[in-house]
Formats: sequence, C-alpha cells, structure tokens
Amino acid sequence: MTTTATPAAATRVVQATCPHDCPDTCAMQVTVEQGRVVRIHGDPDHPPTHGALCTKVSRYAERSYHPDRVLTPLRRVGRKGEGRFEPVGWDEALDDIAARLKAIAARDPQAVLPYSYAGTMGLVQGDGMAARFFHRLGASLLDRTICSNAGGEALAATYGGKVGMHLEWYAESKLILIWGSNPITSSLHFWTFAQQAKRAGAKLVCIDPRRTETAEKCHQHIALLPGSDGALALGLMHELIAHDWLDHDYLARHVEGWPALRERALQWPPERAAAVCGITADDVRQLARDYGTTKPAAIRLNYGMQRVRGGGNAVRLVSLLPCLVGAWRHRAGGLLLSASGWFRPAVRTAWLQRPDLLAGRRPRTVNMSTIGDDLLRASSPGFGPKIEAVVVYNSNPVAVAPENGKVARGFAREDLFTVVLEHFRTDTADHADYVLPATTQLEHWDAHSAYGHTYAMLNRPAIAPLGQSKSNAEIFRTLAARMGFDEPCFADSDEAMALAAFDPERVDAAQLQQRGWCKLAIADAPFAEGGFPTPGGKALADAPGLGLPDHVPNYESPQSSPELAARYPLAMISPPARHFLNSTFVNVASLRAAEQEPRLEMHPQDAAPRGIADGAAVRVFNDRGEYRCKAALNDRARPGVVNGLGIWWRKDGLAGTNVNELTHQRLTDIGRAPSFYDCLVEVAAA
Ligand SMILES: Nc1nc2c(c(=O)[nH]1)N[C@H]1C(S)=C(S)[C@@H](COP(=O)(O)OP(=O)(O)OC[C@H]3O[C@@H](n4cnc5c(=O)[nH]c(N)nc54)[C@H](O)[C@@H]3O)O[C@H]1N2
Ligand SMILES: Nc1nc2c(c(=O)[nH]1)N[C@H]1C(S)=C(S)[C@@H](COP(=O)(O)OP(=O)(O)OC[C@H]3O[C@@H](n4cnc5c(=O)[nH]c(N)nc54)[C@H](O)[C@@H]3O)O[C@H]1N2
Ligand SMILES: [Mo]
Repeated sequence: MTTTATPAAATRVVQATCPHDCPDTCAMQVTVEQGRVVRIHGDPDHPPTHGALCTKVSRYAERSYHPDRVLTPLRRVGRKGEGRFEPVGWDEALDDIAARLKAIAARDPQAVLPYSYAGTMGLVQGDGMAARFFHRLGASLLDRTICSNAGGEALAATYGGKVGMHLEWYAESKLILIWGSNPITSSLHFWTFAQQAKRAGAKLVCIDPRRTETAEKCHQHIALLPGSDGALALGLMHELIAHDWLDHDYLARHVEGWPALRERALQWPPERAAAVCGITADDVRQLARDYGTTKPAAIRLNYGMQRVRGGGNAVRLVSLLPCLVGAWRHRAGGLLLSASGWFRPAVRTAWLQRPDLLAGRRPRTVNMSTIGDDLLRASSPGFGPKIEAVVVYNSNPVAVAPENGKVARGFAREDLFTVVLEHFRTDTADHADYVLPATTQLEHWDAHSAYGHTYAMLNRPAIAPLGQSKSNAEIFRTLAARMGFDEPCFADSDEAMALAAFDPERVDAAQLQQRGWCKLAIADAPFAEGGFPTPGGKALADAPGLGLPDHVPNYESPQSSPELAARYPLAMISPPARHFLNSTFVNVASLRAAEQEPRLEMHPQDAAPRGIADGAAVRVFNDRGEYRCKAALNDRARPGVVNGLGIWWRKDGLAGTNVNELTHQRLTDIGRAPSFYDCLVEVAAA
C-alpha cells in the first residue's frame, strides 16, 4: 500500500516505519487529514507488528507536534549549557558553521568529531548523507559502541555474525528463556509471540536481577546478581554434561573447541555458580533440567546482560547453550540476540556511506563511550589532535553517555565548537553553539533494516517538514555544498537514497514500495545442520584471538574491589523506564505523567537500615558524583541491588544530574563498550 485517498475528507494513510532504537522496527500507518497527522497505528499485515504499536510510539504525533519542538535554527547567546539561544536564518547558520569547520579542518580535519547514535535507525537519516559528509571531510571516525557492541562482537565471534532465530517461531517454542531482556518494556512485539507460546503450554523463565513487568508474567524468575550471567551459563553447562542432556552429534559436527569448554564447565558445579549469581543451587539445577529436557527450547537474549565488564564473555557462553542441546535443529529452538547480520548483504552500506571518500586517509577513531574523557583530553601522540568541534545528530550524549558529569564538562568547554541537529532542547542541545531543527520520521524519507526481525522497511513522509526543519540528510547536503564538496553523491535526494538503500537482488523493490516492507529470504531453521557464517561453518567455542570464554567478574563488586564495596555496598543497574526510549519521549507530557519523576527502586531490606521511607528524596552517590531522586521501595529490586530507571534528562533531576553521573567509562571485555550496569553506589536520605 502507498497512499489511499478519500477525496471527500482529504484523508490519506501513509505507510511508514518506526525509526526508534528497538528490536521491533514496526510498520506504521499514518493517517493524515488536511495536511495534519491525526492518527498513527500499527500495520495489521506486517507480521512482527501485527497491528499494534507500543504506548510510546502511538504518541509519536504528540511528540512531533510538541510545542517545544525546535523549528528554526538557533544560535547560542548564553554560556554553554545554559540553553539560551536566539533564532537565526538557515543561510547565516550554515555559512558560519561551514567557515568554522573549514578553519579547523585546514589544520587537521580529525579535530572534528561527528557524534551520533540511533535517535533514528534510518539508513538515510542515520549514517547515510552524514557519513558521506564526514568521510569527505576526513573527520575522526566514531566507534559506535554505546549499546550493543560487547554482545554483538561476542555473538559474531561465536557464530560469525549477528544472526539467530526468526522472531515468529518463538510462538512454537516449548521453553523460552528471556535472558537479560524486558520485552514488555523494550520489545513488546516479541512478547506477543512469547505469550502465544505460553498459551500453547510453553514455560517462560526470566533471568534478570530486576523483577520486571516481564518477570512477573513468566512462570519463573531467576533474580541473579548483575554481571553473573557467565557463571550461570557455566553452571548450566555443568549440569547438561553431568546428566548427559547433550546432543553429541551436533557438538561433534558443528562446534569447534567443545572438548576444552567441556573441561572448563566441569569446574562449575551448581553450588559454585549459585554462589556467584546470588541464587540457589537448586535454581541452577532446575533450569538445567528444563533446558536439557524440553524441546524445542529457545533463548531470547538481550543487551541488558552485556552492559558489564564481562558482558562479551557472558554472551559467548550463553549463546553456545543451544549447541549443547542441539536446539538449532528446530525452527522454534536456538537463540536470538540480534538479527542485524542477516541484513549485511542486503544493505548497500558502501554506497550509502561512501567510505571511499576518505581517499586513502585513515583518520583516528574515537570511542563514543569515552566521550567524557576524550572531550577533556589535550592533543597527544596517542590520542591525536584535541577535539575542537563536535557535530551531534541522533544522540543525546550529555544524558546517555557514562560518567556524564565529565561529558557535561567537556561540552561546556568554551573553546569547543558544537553543532547539534535535534527536535528538542535536550541536555546536549543546551551546550550547542548552533541547534539545527531536524525533521521527524513523519516528515522525511527513509529505509530501515531491523535487529529483532528480518523485514526490510521503507518510510514515506506523511507531512511536509514542520517550521523550518530539514532532514539530517538535507542539512548535510546543504552543508556539503558550502564546504565545496562537489562529488555527485552529495546531490542524491533523500527519496533516491531511501529507494536505493537495498540490493535489489535481495529485497524486492516493488514489494518494498508497495507494502512498505519485504522479508529477507532466510531458511526457517537456518542452522539445523550447522552452516554458521564462520569461515569453517562451525560455531566457535574456542574463538581466534579470544580463546575459551570464561566468567569475568564485574569491575565493581565485593570480589574484585572489596575496598570500594565497603564504601559503596549496593550494585546499581539503570535499565529503561517503560514509557521512555533512552532519553527520547522524556518530554512528552502523557508519557512523562506515567513515569512521574526520576526514581530509584530499592528493596525494603536495604532501605530500613538507611532510614529511607517510600517516596523519600534520596542521594545516590559514589566517588564519581551524586544523583538525587525519589526512592521507590518494593520488591522489583532484589536485596543488594538498586534500580535507577533511565534515562531522564539531567536537567529534570532533583539536582541537575541523572543516573549516568554515577556510571563509569571503563570498557567491556569484548567490543570496547560501556559497563553501565557494573556500578557500585551508596544511598542515603537526602
Ligand atoms: N521502552 C523502552 N524500550 C526500549 C528502550 C528504552 O529505553 N525504553 N531502549 C531500546 C534500546 S536502545 C535497546 S538497546 C533495547 C534494550 O533492551 P534490552 O536489551 O532488553 O536491555 P535493557 O532493557 O537495558 O535490559 C533488559 C533487562 O536486563 C536486566 N539486566 C540488567 N543487568 C543484568 C545482568 O547483569 N544480567 C541479566 N541477566 N539481566 C540484567 C535489566 O534489569 C532489564 O530488565 O531496548 C530498546 N527498547
Ligand atoms: N545508565 C544508562 N545509560 C544508557 C543506557 C542504559 O540502559 N543505562 N542505555 C544505553 C543505550 S542501550 C543506548 S542505545 C544509548 C542511547 O543513546 P542515544 O542514541 O543518544 O538515544 P536517545 O537518548 O534516545 O537520543 C536520541 C536523540 O536523537 C534525536 N532524534 C531522533 N530522531 C532524529 C532525527 O531524525 N534527526 C535528528 N537530528 N535527531 C533525532 C532525539 O530527539 C533524541 O534526543 O544510551 C545508553 N545509555
Ligand atoms: Mo541501545
């Protein structure tokens, strides 16, 4: 379907795609009357969406027509971070930005840093035209590690790519382990398939330190300590071996390095694993029995469990479990962490991003997860030039990056030139020299791959850009012209890029344009006979350069840092609040009303000795800083662990900070990613 017109009411329905960073990548249908969006609903025919949108995205029109939307370019008049601006014309803003970037680039283009993540996951408005621009400039490259890199690289080290089960077949599983994932909050459409399985008699087990909305709807909840998943996986392997619940044939034919991993797992009897995880040995035994004797068994692993020092090793261990029991033999068995690897051959990445425009230059790479330290660094032989300019799009680093007190200080540098492309005056926009008004998904073209399903997607604009806003691609296109970049690729329109984003050999262009989505051709049970996308087709228990996986304890834990744990005895995790998406939607009134205010969940047993009452204002602190919010005393938090639900804007916190004031910048074992959920704190009544 493209658009259906009923001339009388001048109503059109436009086929679109949810742009947000979520495994579900829903197909949306946008109803427009008299040029205004009046309704957004899920496409009933798109199997993963099945007609339903989450609460957040059904409010997408409210967000797009928000009275606070930035609709003209803005130039800073106050101090950095103050958020005082004056409107300025596009020509004046772009002329000045181009002049400033040219002057810096004349000394060293690597002093310019693009900073972006997944505000939109679009192939055009994400790193399409922007990547062309920064490659041509020779700017620093950005290592996009902030979300999924530990798990993503670990999965690829094991299976050769980010590949796994089809979403739909979970409905046929008989046992589903929902592991480090809270789908009712963060992947609602997976939950629908899990519920179908549940109704057909499947057992659902949730493995999560927090008693989430999902955990309370599963048959069993295993509330392990943050960062202990690797130990749990080893304990499960021990039991699978001890009871011979193994698929020996599958292991022999399709797994490299199993004999050595077997020896390691035999060092992890249930008692040892249970002690590390803070659960009972019977929990480990029962879970192993269920997993070893139920077919088909499926694991929905998600990124919540890899935001700790040992996140990469833990993902390697968990993702090998399906090989032990031969779960991959069934289409409803195996594992899904990310499906994005299936899109690799289908997306024309090199054409969209044009790395060839580097023309032999090899700029340094800056890790987005250490932006706090890096903005405060001087030039040095190891680091390269001091960062002199940052261009931010699709991201809000001052709120979302770890140890963000330092991020805010870095962005407050008066000698830093900062441009932020945004919809709203976020914490990051408050630090900009220029804020440029960007369009939303209702106003621009895009094409999308997905990481929780295998449908290629198209997004058509439903309405014209609001105010003076321009799409990211259009902003970089016009900036390119001012920089004197005259390669023909800078003239490609948004529409042309969206329509040519996929390889026509793999994505049927006619179907994509007609329905708005098109499924990739992938076998139902792609690894029933091995055939993983590793060089030899085998799963790698022993991976080149990494060796065997092991349990790696947190940076901050009583075992690895007893002195720190004595002062800061509580482990803090900071998973998403249900009605926000990272720091997006925080300012949408109806969703904010649902979340009320920043809060910390705490078990009554931890609150009592600290004299903290339910609803009391608390100080959450460690050596890095302090965050003030309200305490919510309940059993969503297990004893010893507090949950600082995110991600509020810093300026909404009771003392101008948010939960990332407390997190640190040390990186994961694999993938150079942040360890947000590896964080010790103390809590006191404020
Ligand atoms: N509503 C909503 N939806 C979202 C998002 C959002 O912010 N809000 N964010 C989107 C994005 S960017 C992403 S990456 C995904 C994230 O979605 P998920 O990958 O599911 O990750 P999280 O929601 O961060 O964490 C999932 C669960 O992991 C638990 N957890 C924390 N530490 C551990 C641990 O050490 N071990 C185990 N087993 N579990 C642990 C948390 O308590 C949480 O309930 O969701 C997307 N969807
Ligand atoms: N403590 C803690 N910190 C975390 C996490 C956590 O669980 N705990 N989660 C981490 C994870 S998983 C992630 S993915 C990161 C997320 O980090 P980010 O990707 O920075 O996510 P958001 O905070 O949602 O910010 C996205 C911004 O992009 C803007 N935007 C959306 N669409 C467009 C567009 O078309 N054009 C432009 N120019 N702007 C647009 C939105 O208005 C929004 O302000 O945060 C990480 N930080
Ligand atoms: Mo993420």
